[in-house]
Amino acid sequence: MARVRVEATSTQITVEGKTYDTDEWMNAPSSILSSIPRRLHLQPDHPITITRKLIESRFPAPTYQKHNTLFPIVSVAQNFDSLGFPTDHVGRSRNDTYYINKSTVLRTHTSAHQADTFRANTSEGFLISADVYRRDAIDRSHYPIFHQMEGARTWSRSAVPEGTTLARQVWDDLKTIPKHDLVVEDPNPSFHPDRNPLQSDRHSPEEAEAVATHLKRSLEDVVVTIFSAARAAAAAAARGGFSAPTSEPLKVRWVEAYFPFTSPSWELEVFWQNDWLEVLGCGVVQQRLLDSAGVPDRVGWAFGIGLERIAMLLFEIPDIRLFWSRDPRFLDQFRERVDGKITRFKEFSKYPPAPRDVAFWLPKSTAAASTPDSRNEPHSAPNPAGGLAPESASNAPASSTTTNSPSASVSSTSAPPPSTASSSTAATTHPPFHENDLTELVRATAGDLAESVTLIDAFAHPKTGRQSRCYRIVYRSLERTLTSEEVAGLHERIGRELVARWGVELR
Ligand code: FA5
Ligand code: MG
Repeated sequence: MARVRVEATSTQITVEGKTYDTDEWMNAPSSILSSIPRRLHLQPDHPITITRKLIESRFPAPTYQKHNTLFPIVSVAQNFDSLGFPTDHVGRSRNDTYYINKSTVLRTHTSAHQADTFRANTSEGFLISADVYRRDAIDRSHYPIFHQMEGARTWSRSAVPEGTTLARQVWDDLKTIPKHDLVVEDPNPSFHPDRNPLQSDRHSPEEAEAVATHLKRSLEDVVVTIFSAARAAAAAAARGGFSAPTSEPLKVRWVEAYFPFTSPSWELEVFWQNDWLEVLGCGVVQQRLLDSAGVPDRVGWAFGIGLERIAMLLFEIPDIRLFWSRDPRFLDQFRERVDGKITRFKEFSKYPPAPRDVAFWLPKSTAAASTPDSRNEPHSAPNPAGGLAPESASNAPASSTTTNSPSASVSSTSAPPPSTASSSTAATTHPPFHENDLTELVRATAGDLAESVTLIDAFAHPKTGRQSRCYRIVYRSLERTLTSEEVAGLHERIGRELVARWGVELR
């Protein structure tokens, strides 16, 4: 068992010997804080560790320097400001991010360390692997704590030898990346004037093209490595009679993306379980970030990869919750091997799911703020109010319910402690309901027994305009069969809390 050392007083918390003042922005539950010491990416023989090492092997020292123990509690300046997130960006909302206090968060991505690492300027490239935290949906590929690897590679303009150019040097370095014969869909031009612009005041088209190609080839090499390992494991499993080998060809594609700290930007998607699964985001580093990190003469790329997503592909792990299992039937299946070979995960048992619906009317006053969002992608959604990079209407988010006023944000997004007042008298004092509040309530109540939470119905009453929501919560243990009494108990508690906290009326 990891030793849990989270002590909370009413105004302070201490995590692994570091003490922080809390304030009304604090929304990090103890279940999340107490998981900080687990650091799955450093646990020997854990699939996240094996995945990390396999990816690291494609980015060798001394060009790439590794940082694997950076502390997860960071400043808002590190997590957002240093990267050029506008002050009203949706990713800063307390609906999406765990705050300790107004200026301190649990990092939501490893990019929080980009500026500091560029500033240290101790290597041409780096890899940062770490645990990251987000208030997010519940399903088989999303979890509130996951692991990312940040990678970056830059070239110094002033170090380009006479007689050559930066672009030519990058093309030269590209030769050290092994060639592959994977067919990758990449239908978009490397940069697009409005959707995915070249930083034309700082980079020539040749430079951006060379950097982008180096970036994409480096990441395609990772995907090829992962899939060769996965294929070999599947073949070995088939020889052992466990399962049929995977015969489906690997399908991979690049799609244009948006991040405030890269331009142009892309995401890489892999076809998995009948759908496109996004595994990473990347792009050409915004020059103003390198300027403020004190290395204005450097030019390069950065990426952020989801380690769980890669590990799920690699080992064929069907559910992201399994990574947190302490069950030896899970943990004993994984071994770090020097030859990089992996063994496919064998599902030890599949226990039955228990789906239960919860339907309710929202209190009238909160109906507008609780319109279901489209899927959260807090780190890529451009800001319609105008971020630091130009944006197109085509990839602007549908709406943002957040505000940059702290007092307004607190009152509109906080999940207060359970109310003791009855729902009828307290209706006017309830905060607006947000989908991530339900997600968090389900996690707090059912923990890892909750497999997914899905909105299955939303409508407004034709006469009263009152908003209705129906969510399906699927309960399932990865380790045993749940009893119907147990499920009913959890589900009832969730219904009661919904009424007490958000003043909804169960239907
Ligand atoms: C980012 O976090 C950017 N910082 C990535 C980046 C780095 C872009 C450097 C440019 C340069 P995004 O929010 O898309 O982007 O997350 C990156 C990856 O993390 C995703 O592609 C996905 O693989 C993984 N990921 C995101 N949310 C979750 C989640 N809730 N559970 C598991 N994996 C997730
Ligand atoms: Mg993304």
